[in-house]
This record gives sequence, structure tokens and C-alpha cells, in this order.
Amino acid sequence: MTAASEPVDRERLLRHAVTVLIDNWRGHFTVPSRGLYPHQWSWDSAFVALGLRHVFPGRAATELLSLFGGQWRDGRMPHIVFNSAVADDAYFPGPSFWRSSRRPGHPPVATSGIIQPPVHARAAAAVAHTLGADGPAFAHRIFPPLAAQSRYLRERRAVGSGGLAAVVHPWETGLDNSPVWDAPLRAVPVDLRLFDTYTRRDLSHAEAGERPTDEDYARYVRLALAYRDHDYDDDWVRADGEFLVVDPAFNALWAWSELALAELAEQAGADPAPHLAEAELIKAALVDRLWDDSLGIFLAYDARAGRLLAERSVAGLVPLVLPGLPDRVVAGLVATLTGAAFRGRAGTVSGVPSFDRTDSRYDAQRYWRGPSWFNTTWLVAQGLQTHGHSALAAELSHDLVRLADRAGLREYFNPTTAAGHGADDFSWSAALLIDVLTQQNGAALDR
Ligand code: 9WN
Repeated sequence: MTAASEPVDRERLLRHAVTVLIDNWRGHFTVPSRGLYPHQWSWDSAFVALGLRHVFPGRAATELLSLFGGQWRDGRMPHIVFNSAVADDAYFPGPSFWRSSRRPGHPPVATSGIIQPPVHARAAAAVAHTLGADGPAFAHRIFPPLAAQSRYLRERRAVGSGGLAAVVHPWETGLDNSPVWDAPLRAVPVDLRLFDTYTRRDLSHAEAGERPTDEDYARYVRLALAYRDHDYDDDWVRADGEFLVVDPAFNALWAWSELALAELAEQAGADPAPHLAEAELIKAALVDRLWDDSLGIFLAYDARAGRLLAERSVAGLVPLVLPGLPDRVVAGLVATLTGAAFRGRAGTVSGVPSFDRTDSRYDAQRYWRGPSWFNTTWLVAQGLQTHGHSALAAELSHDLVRLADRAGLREYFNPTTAAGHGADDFSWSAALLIDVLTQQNGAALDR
């Protein structure tokens, strides 16, 4: 019996995943991990809700509603809503770094000032569905903040004639230290004086070799400080910020969420039409501006330098989540996913590596520079399912189960050895495992 065909104890895995979500629950939200990330993170909460809904649907609704308690008056949903029960320096950069409370219109809770990929409406639509008869009441409450989040992207983050949204910090992509950001980050000086002004808390919880480098951190801090010191002004940052990038995953998730907003609008008594139209607009711009036929993948665009970044990362596969992509695009994405850059020969790679395995900068255990992650692998599986590639989707879901079985609910995984890295008992790994186990039948998983 090969390792891939060993039977998996689904019940045990499910129990463990549920225990992790219970242990990481803080009364109205879930921390991504108990040590490394002791606050509420934006896109983490969406993935967590997608799993929580199967076991505690009420908590899933609370998770999303409590997150939007941190939304700003301009509609931005910050990437962290701080947990006032932990010390300011439990995580760096904490509340005193971001200074959200000095901003007019800030909510009564401390937050960061940057954003993360907008996958929340998709999670909310799934939660509303699971809530059954209580779905419309939840839709009524969650629809207005979700619609405001989308409006913020359209009004404050759109760049160029295609109108796609730009991110102004690598943390906004969620794929923080992807090698794709190396080139745009070269324009951001490493300010050595900054090194003495902060302590990296992440290194007390994870190996330095698995996290971003000190130089990258100094750039992250510089970018965040500049945005903060310009009062988080999006006119300033779009004109003069040192990092301005259009990311395919971010925009695809925005379009996917617009489709979900249309579903929620039906339940909330609002008009779905503008959301369907917005989704089409974003999708057309993605294909028109970011699709690269020769590389068979969507690329990021460096709006500062005015050029596409010709590198293959999992972010370029995520647009598969969108229905109605041209056939040649879907075929190209599937060929790239199953080719040497990502999955290669059947059975040799687990999940979807976060970066091109044939590139010299691929690093199988450093954060977003190679490892497979649950959320991006799950998103690609969703996309495959949408386009009728069910067998390949099932393979990816099966990989997630096998990774959890072999290495536990880690933050990220070496795609070839299946070793786990980063935080343990990581919430979105637990939540998406629950989703996968709940959606699949046993026969497929134990093959
Ligand atoms: C910065 C919480 C977050 C995820 C991101 C992941 C990581 C933070 C960090 O952890 O980022 O936001 O300190 O490295 O890259 O995707 O949301 O799990």
C-alpha cells in the first residue's frame, strides 16, 4: 500500500479540527493561531467561517459580523481587528503602531489600516445558506458592510483604465513574501535605522528560515509607516506610494465576492444587478489585462513600474474560481497547474505550491515562497470544480486531508515531503479541512 492510498481516519481528523476551532475561539471571533497571531485577521475569518458553518453555524455568523465591527467609515475592512485582551506588543505591528483610533470615523476597536483579499461575501453567502430559515436575517445584517467593502475597493483602490483594484502593501495580498513581490519591493529602501525601533514577535513562534527575512520586514514596516503617516490616504498612496500592485488573486476574489453579494442581495431585499455587472467588469479586466497566454497563468501588474510581473505563483491560478472564463484560459490554467511549475507528475506533490517549483527562488519551507497552504489549495479546488474538473478538484481535497493526517493542522507544508511548518493548530487549516471532510464522501478520500 502506498502512502497516498493509506486509509485516513476521517472521524479523528474531524474531531481534531473542531477542537482547534473551539480552542482558538475568543467569544466572538477566532484567532488564526494561539501564539503567532493572537488577534482577528480579516481573510482568515472568512475561511474560518466557511468551516465553522458546518459545526457551529451561529458562530460562523458571529465571526463575520464581529469582524465587520472593525470596518472604517470609508468602507475599508482592515486586515487586523485587535483583541484588547492581549498586550499591545503580543504581535508586531500592534495597535500603537497603526494608531487607528486617531483617525476620524474609526470604529470603537483598534485595527490596522491596510486591507486583505475580499473573500468575505463568498463566505457570508455560504453561511447564510447553511443558516437555512435564519439565512435572510443574517443576510440583512451582513449585506450593508459587505457592499461598503466593495464600494471602497471601487472608489479608493481602482487604478488604470481596466479599473482593477491595487494593493499598497504585500500584506494586503495575504501572500506576504511571495517572490513575485521581490521586484516591486526593490523600489522600497531597507531603512537600517528602523531595525532598532521594533522587535519581530513572529520569530518567537516560528523558525527564522520559515518566515520573511529581516530586510523584507524592514520594507513592510517602512511601507506601513508611510501610509499611516499620510493618514491612510488612498489618493496619496495611489499617486506616491512606493508599492502599488494589481494582484490577480485579490481581484478574482473581489469578483467572486461580487457574485456572492448578488446572491445575498436577493435575500436582503437589495438589487443584485449592480453586483453581477461589477463581477463581469472585473473578470473582463482580469482576462484583458493580466492573462498571459504563453505562461498559461494570470500575472500581477506592477503599477508603479508600469509592467507585468512575469512569474508564476498560486495567485495566478486563483481566478479559476470565476465561472464563465474563456475556454482557452481554463485549459491554460489546468495545464499550468498540472505541469512542472506546480503539481508535476501525479502523486509527487501535495496541494498547490505557492510558487513556481522550477524557479530558482522556490523555497519549499519559507512561507509564501513555495509551501502549499490550505486556503489557496482549497480555492484552486473550488475553481476546478466550477469548471467541471472534478477529478482534479478531488485530488487537491484529498491532498489536504492527507497533509492534515501526516503533519497536523499546520500553517503551511512542504509540497514534496509533506512536512508541516509555521504555526500549529492553525485555524483556517482546521476550518477548510472541516469543509473538505463535510463535502466529500468517504470512498473518494480513502481511495
Ligand atoms: C501579516 C494570519 C496572517 C494571514 C496572512 C499570512 C500571515 C501576517 C504575518 O498571517 O500574515 O498579516 O504576520 O505574517 O501571510 O495571509 O492572514 O494568519
